Amino acid sequence: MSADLHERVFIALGSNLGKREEYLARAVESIRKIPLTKLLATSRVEETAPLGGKDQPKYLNQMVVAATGLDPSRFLKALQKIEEEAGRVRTERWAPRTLDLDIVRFGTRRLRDHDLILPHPELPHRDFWQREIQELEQQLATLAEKA
Ligand code: A4P
Ligand code: MG
Repeated sequence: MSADLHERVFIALGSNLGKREEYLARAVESIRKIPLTKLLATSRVEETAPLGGKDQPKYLNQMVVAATGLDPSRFLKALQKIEEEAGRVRTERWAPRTLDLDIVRFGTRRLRDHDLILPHPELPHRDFWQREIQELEQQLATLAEKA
């Protein structure tokens, strides 16, 4: 773990069960509190049709970007803890969920571990992720201009 916050991590938030807005808002606040991590920007929340072919409720999706000094596996563990706190129950893959937190990109790292793939393999297939990344990159550019 390095002490400086040099890695930019893009985190996708999704919820399609219960009080979806509340789960996302609370998750953003929890991400803010991850050790050695600074939240830099948050995208708009958007409603999206469920992907994956299963008959399930619509999602609310959002993306945030943070700077972190944690390594990817520790960062994933911190996100999984936040999912658990939101009452996430893991049943089958792509089942409806109160809160899903995925690491979309972690700096420029490419990784294929059994529990972590970077960049997230669904990135090329999700228009809303690509829109959200663009929105966040614009915000980061504005922040850089002001600095
Ligand atoms: N894992 C591997 N790579 C990553 C990564 N980059 N970020 C592993 C996070 N986790 C990663 O995830 C299963 C395992 O993936 C974890 O144990 C972790 O070690 P999970 O959250 O338990 O299960 P899941 O979310 O059902 O599966 P997965 O593969 O993460 O699916 P996705 O991509 O999260 O898709 N439709 C809309 N409209 N919006 C959505 O957000 N999301 C899904 C779930 C389906 N349909 C959707 C949406
Ligand atoms: Mg997931």
